[in-house]
Amino acid sequence: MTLYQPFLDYGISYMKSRLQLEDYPIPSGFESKSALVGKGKNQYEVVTTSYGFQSSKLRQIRAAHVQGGDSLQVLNFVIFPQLNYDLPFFGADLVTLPGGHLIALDMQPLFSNAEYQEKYTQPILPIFQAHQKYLPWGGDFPEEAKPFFSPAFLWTRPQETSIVENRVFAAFKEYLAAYLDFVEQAVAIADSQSLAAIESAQLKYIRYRAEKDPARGMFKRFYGEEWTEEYIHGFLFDLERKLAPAV
Ligand code: DBV
Repeated sequence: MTLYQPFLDYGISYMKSRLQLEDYPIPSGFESKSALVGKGKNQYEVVTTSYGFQSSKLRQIRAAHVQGGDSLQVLNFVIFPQLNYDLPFFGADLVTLPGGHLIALDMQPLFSNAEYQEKYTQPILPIFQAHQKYLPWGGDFPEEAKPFFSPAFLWTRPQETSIVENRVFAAFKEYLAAYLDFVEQAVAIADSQSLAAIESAQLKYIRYRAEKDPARGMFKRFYGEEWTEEYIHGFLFDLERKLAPAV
């Protein structure tokens, strides 16, 4: 059992327990991909598996799980709401590299105004504060990424794996539960001005993430450039393609 498998298993089964989920199509060739990397005795296999679901209020619930041994484990789990809801994104980037663990967990906002924060950040601040004590701020991250995070952004670089297995896992469960509470309460938006603002905020977010995906370098090394770009634009951050399908 690898480090993030319990997060993935829990996430999927918890969502299934609260929502009517359907499969979200994964383009062929991207469900599972493996490569042998390194040389001689240091050769090892890196397997990336993908998962996708959707529900009436959630356009895409997707996970990418990278397993390459004790010092290479990644779970990137993101929920993209349908465009007629003002819901934030659920974003978890759980990364273990030879240098250590890097954890990003947030409900990433569409808007940064006070009203939006009141609705979608205020209720989760108690969860954030309870965990932040044990999960200290992880330090520098790109300035340009800041608008995409909420004041309840858990960003930490734990030294010990047990912190990931316990504290981070607990925080992940509580954020996901709180997110599904928001989903349950969310009411469809019909007014065209709000719909346009949501679409534009979603596109801004997705374009940023596709362009700056910190995993791009890793994926290119393992699986090549063509596979990587198709994976990023055709599955991980696919909204632009879905809005303007190729003819
Ligand atoms: N990150 C992804 C996807 C990944 C992934 C789809 C499937 O968005 C993995 C894999 N994240 C990943 C890896 C690293 C990071 C780092 C492999 C390490 C890169 C390296 O050191 O080589 C949050 N993730 C990071 C960092 C941040 C985040 C801030 C460190 C800074 C950096 O290297 O850029 N999550 C990430 C992020 C947003 C987010 C930038 C922006 C909105 O939601």
